[in-house]
This record gives sequence, C-alpha cells and structure tokens, in this order.
Amino acid sequence: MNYPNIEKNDPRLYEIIKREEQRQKEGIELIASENYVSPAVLEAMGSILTNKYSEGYPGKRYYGGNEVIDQAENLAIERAKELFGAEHVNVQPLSGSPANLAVYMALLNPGDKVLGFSLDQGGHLSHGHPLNFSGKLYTIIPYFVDKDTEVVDMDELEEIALREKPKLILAGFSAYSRSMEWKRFKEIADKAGAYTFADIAHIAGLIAGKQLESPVPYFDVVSTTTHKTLRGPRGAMIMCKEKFASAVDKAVFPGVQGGPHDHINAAKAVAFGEALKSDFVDYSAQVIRNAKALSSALQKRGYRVVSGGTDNHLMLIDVYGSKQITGKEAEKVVECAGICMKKNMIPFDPRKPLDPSGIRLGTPALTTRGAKESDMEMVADLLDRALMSRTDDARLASIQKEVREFSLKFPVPGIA
Ligand code: DSN
Repeated sequence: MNYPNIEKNDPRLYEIIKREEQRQKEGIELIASENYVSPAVLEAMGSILTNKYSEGYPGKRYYGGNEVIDQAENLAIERAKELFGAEHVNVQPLSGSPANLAVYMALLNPGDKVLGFSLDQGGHLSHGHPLNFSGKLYTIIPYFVDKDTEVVDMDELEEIALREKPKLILAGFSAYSRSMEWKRFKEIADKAGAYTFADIAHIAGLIAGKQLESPVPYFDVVSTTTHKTLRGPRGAMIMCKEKFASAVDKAVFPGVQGGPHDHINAAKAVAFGEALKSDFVDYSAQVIRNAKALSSALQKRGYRVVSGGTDNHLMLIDVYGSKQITGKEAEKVVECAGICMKKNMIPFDPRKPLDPSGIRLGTPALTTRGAKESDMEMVADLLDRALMSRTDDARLASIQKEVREFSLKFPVPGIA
C-alpha cells in the first residue's frame, strides 16, 4: 500500500506507519490471534464507505441514502452464510467482546447462570471473567481441563451442567490447542436445558477452510471475530438459528451498538469472498501443519507443550516448567530478537497472569506469508536460541539479524 496523502499531509503519522511496516516485514509474528489481510481487504477498509451512517439493517435504516450500503452489507451476509452454512448472520458487531455482549443480551437476563471455560485455562475475558461485563452481569460457573490430559473434561462439564442447570453453555477459547467436542456440548446442553453458544473467534478460518469441525450445525448461536484465522478486517459477526435471529439483531442494534462500520462490513464481504476460494482450504490446512511442526520442533528442544501438542493453529508452551524462564521474561527477550508472541497462563498455573509460566504461539500470520513446515525448524531454532540468550544482548542482536534475513524471504501482503 502507498500512502501518498498521509505522507504529504501528516508526515508524523506517515513515519509511524512506515516504522510499523518495517516491524511487520522484518519480524516473525507468532501471536496466534494476528494475521495479515489482503490488499483488497485493506482497500475496502480505506474506502469511502466509511462516510455513511446506516443505523438499522438492510431495508430498515434510520438514515436515508443507504441503498448502496444495503447491498454491501447483504453481500457480507450472503457470503458468511455460504461460508459457514448459517441460517442467520449479523455482520455488524464491531469486535469480539461487543458481539459476545450482544449474544448474552439476546439469550439471557442479568443474573442468569452461564457455564464458561475458565480464562486461566484457555477461555476468554468475555466468557465470564469477574472484571469483565460477563462476570459482573451474569452468574458464571467455570469449567476446566483435566489436570493430567490438559484437555477439557467433558464428563466433569456434564456433571456441573446437570447440577447447576445453567441457562447457557459457552464453548470457545482464546488459548486452547485441542478440538472442541461441539456435538457433546450440545448433548449436555440439551440434557441441562441450556442454550448453546460457541465463540469460534480463534478458529473461524480453520472451520471456513474445512479443517476443523463446525459448531454451526449444532449450536443455537455462534460468534466470531473476523480478523484472526479468518483473515478479514478487525470486527466480528454473529451466526444463529433463525429462531434467534430477531433477538440477536435487536441485541446488536439498538441493544449494544449504534451505526455499523460500513467500510469494515464491506471488508468482511471481501474477506469472506477470499475464504470461499479453494486456496483458502490450502491455507487453513497449512496453518495446522505448521503449528504441528512448530510444536514438535519445540518439543525436540526440550519445551513442554501443554496437552502434548495441537489440533489447531496455536500452542501453549510451559517455558517456566521447561526452561525456568517466566512467560513475561520470554516475551520480552524474544521481542529483542524480532520475534513477537504472547505470555500466557497455562492450566493450573502457579504463577500470576502478568508473569505466567507460559507463552502462546500461533502460525496463521507466518503461514499467510508463505512459510511451510520445513521453515518451522528454523523458527523453533531462532526462538530457542533467543530464549537461551536472555542475558546476552550481543547474541540477541545477532539473532535479530538472522530473524530479519529469514523474515524478508516471506513477503507481507500490503507491504512493498
Ligand atoms: N485478544 C484475543 C487473543 O489474543 O486471543 C482474544 O480476544
């Protein structure tokens, strides 16, 4: 992308964008929730569609002049329905947390019981953390992974559900590397008389790319962000069975949001169009192959991978247990070498969230740049050497040069 007008009119911001371009180009991106969008998605986000106000839904707006915007929003909805086989789609949620807030509002009353995956074991803030709206407004009953396998304990979950009789069971995660048993969740929810809500933010692209099973056929409501493995603009959407359509739409607008971001919804349409193409299936398959390769390469170097591996795009590494480096220190050290990743709690972590035992790694971004399984050996090697050089600034600087050389072999879409 070129930014001639920003360059001319706002040199200070131009310089900031250029520095971030350089960081993205020269570094190894292992943040599991990040990706690089296509130039077409970038163009839609930068389009004049941002100029419009369109509160309401296609055909029922509170502002004039929305005939064209209606077509853009309908295009995003049609493509999302085709991609996921959803009965109803609302593409207006601004991001993951507002989408989840709308789902709660559509299905629950304040105080109702929700069964959600504990944040410190892999869940998400909006799945019931006490400091989040979800934990403040609803009565959250957490479920956990099994201590030995580090996989969600479905038998325990069933016991909790039958005992607590929640109104909603939420399946989803932001730091869990194993497949979710959607069908079993639905069976348990039916026995407990609960609604089913899946948050597939992390894995939507892998589902759209036909690599992971989808909860859409089983679940009442499914939310997702659009910018992670799905590789669209920052934003979200909600899919649901037709019988929840009106409640979901009302909860998004006017319940939670005002005017939708029409340029972003158009970019969602572009990204869904891209995900409908056959090469997105190849991309999704490669993301998972790369994650498995990276996980094995790290295991070979003595790192403990939580649950023993990965079924998706991410993995949790117990760096403290394996190498006596805390997650916080690991994040900082590898950043000095040009590698970007996130510290993370691991299940039953004896340490605290701001300085946990683990790190979370993911392969969606590197895979978009064209990296393959064979490249994961090099990534693991660079990561390991950076972690082992934690007190040696000169070695870290030299590894950063290698990281740069490696990264420049893989172009970033949208960056020349
Ligand atoms: N912040 C996202 C992640 O990194 O998993 C979840 O919202």
